[in-house]
Amino acid sequence: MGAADRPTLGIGMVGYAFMGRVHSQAWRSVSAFFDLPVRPSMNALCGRSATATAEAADRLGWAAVETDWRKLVHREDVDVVDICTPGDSHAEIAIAALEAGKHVICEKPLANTVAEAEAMAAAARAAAERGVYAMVAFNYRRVPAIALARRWIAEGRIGRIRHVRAQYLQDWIVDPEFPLVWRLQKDKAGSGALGDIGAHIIDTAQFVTGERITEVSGLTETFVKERPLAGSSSGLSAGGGTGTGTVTVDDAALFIGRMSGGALASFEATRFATGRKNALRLEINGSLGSLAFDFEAMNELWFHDHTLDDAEAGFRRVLVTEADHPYAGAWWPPGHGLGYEHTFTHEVKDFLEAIAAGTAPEPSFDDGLRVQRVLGAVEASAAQGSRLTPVEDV
Ligand code: SOE
Repeated sequence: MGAADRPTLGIGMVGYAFMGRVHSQAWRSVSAFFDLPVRPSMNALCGRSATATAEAADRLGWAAVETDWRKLVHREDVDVVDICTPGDSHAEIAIAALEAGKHVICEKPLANTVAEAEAMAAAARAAAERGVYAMVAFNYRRVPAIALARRWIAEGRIGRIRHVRAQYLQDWIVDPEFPLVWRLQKDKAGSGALGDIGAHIIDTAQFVTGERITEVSGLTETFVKERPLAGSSSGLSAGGGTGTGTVTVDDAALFIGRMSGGALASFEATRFATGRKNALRLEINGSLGSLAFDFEAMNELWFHDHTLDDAEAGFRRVLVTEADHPYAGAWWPPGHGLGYEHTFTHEVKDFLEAIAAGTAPEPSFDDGLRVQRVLGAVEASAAQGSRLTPVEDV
């Protein structure tokens, strides 16, 4: 069967900002690089402003435009609804789409609250009984080096896990004059660095280790409490408007915890790490060795084999671009490397393959709910304000 003869799946996407652009790129390119049983067809894009949505559809490659997501989820030519909106609309759109019989892929964090995530996970379980599937878009699972780390841990290469050390460091709001964009508003985003980027390291740590976070103790801080209102914004850049408003989310979140296999874990998510742009870092120490990763050098995985002689052991860099490394073979010759966008292409590839096979794609909404429960527990712990024991000065 030639690529053109494959059955098509009509995609309808809601939102066209940063995530909408990168998802569009993934839908547009996936069939060119992966041999898939179905072909995505970018049938409709939905946004509130007719003019801006039409302009985005034209630029990003969508065939039609809707301005009401309710219409989008009921379109006959839409089989998959891709949700790229802020968290405050995820639950409503996802549940309506699943009830309308559409498969759903939804940006992270799954929702703004645990209650919403529970309702979404319940809707996804009910839909799965009818062969309709849902996935939460934790794209970093699809970094080849992260997928390789999971494979090696599952094979026992680093033995019993003792430590999980995870960080997600950015610096895009260090300037106190940076405007109050939606990611800094609790009613839109649910939480700040915690939900936006902390959610990624929670999911990545659980994915890579195959273990769950079972208990946490957290600390959050909002360093800049008032900011200029946003006049305009696009992705992570924004221009100031008139007046100021209150930041209602955390700028940084730290927590420690325990993994289900007994490891001790530490997590740090911040938008105030000057000089760090998108440093999702993970180090796992096991009884037989360690693995380390930093998204700012995303084609590399560092491996220390502790079974070697001390004289020979030490971290060595594995360039994760070989044909038999996860996803890498579909792209360029060894050493030529992949970037951020490819993680989304891999995500929709896995999603389309699962849908075509009639199996549930991963990460599921239950996985999204798992992350949401960790976020909720960190917030509850931070709000208690009692877990810090004061240290007396000399
Ligand atoms: C902003 O912090 C952001 O775009 C996140 O929302 C994404 O999930 C992350 O991949 C990059 O940073």
